[in-house]
Amino acid sequence: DNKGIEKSGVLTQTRPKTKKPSMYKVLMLNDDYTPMDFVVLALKTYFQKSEEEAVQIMLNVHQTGVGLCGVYSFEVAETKVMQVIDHARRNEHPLQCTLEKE
Ligand code: NFA
Repeated sequence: DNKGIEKSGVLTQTRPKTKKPSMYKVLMLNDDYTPMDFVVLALKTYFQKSEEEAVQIMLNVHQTGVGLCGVYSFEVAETKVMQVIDHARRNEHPLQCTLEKE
């Protein structure tokens, strides 16, 4: 075709303008104080992980300093980060989560 240029000279769309939403990783950060069982329960509660998956993720965070909890749309990822940090704070734990664009 002629790259969407009509004989009038007007530029037209050749593809639908819809874009896939950007996806965001939710990362959990290690600290020296949050109990391991609290982290496992948080991963099961907020990220729908099985006991086995939650233990693996928790140990990965504990051993490497950071670990992947899941990948979500911006709004879902932001909400999960807020929920986890709020839950930790309410229980006086310093557990932190963050977002990273994929
Ligand atoms: N490092 C913490 C401990 O030894 C456990 C932990 C794991 C904390 C993952 C935060 C994230 N109690």
